[in-house]
Amino acid sequence: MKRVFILSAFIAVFCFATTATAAMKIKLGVVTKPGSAQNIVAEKFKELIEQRSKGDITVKIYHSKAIGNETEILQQIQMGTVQMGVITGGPFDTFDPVVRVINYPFLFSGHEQADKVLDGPLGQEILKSLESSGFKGLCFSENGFRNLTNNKKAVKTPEDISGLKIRVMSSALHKTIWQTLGANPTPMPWPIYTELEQGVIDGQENPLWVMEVYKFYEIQKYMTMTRHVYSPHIDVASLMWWNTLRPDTQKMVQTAMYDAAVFQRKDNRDRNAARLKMLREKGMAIEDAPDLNAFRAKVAPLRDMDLYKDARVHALLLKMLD
Ligand code: EAX
Repeated sequence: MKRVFILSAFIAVFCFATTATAAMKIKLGVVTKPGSAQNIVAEKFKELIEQRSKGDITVKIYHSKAIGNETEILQQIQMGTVQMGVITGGPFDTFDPVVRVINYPFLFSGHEQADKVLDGPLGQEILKSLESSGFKGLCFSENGFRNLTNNKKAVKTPEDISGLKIRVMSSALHKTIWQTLGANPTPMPWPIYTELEQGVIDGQENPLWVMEVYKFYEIQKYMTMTRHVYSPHIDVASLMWWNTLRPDTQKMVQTAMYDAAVFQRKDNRDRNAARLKMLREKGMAIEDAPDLNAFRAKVAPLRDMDLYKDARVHALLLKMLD
């Protein structure tokens, strides 16, 4: 009897110890609110990893600036106090200019090409390259193709943009794109509804889901389907934290995030037609056929600018544009 007791006690302690070692809490940061593209990825990841790890891994999502804007989230990920994030391309380029490669204007003609490149060897090279800045790049989900909105006038050509005050993400690349196009760009962290409403800025550019979820149709009259930048999210982990994980845990996290990304990309794309219809019904004047050749020609000099002069970044850009 005594031996049975000792054995059970031993098993109990052993099981507790195992669970205690395996149990892990992940803090995941996104800047936007529930219903946004970033949150859909984060929530799917949480669901999948909690299910697949049978509860050993739990995820707490910090959204709506609960732990700061994207720059602040990235700083915490670098330090390892936040373990993961779903981050748009913009502010990321201050941490690592390699991100400018995937945000290059008019890089992808459509979703299929974007998936092929970003899920393929080149995408892997970009993700790997983020390690030199303290990030473990896991995969890409999607913000989407960005379109211009403004509250001043219909825009069809780059000339129409001249002088418009456009909010851009906190990114040297995005600022330069809009300068080159002739606008007056102002970098500003997310969110920006009040600034648009008060007319501090005339316009902004974002994927269709943003106009819907953040109700920009209330305060922006004109939209132009510029699709000037395909904006992926970088689904990222803290490298410092990642290196403490066992290989099987790393694999589980990596796979769950990729599956969440694939789910979210489809979800986002499936809803775009309904969004456009809704935005029209809400009264937005939508320019479906802007002079994209003129836009492309204007931004062509970007590839030779200082933004891409870092040898690692330049080499990757050339491969990407090939
Ligand atoms: O993801 O800052 C931005 O313009 C982002 O695209 C926005 O947070 C939506």
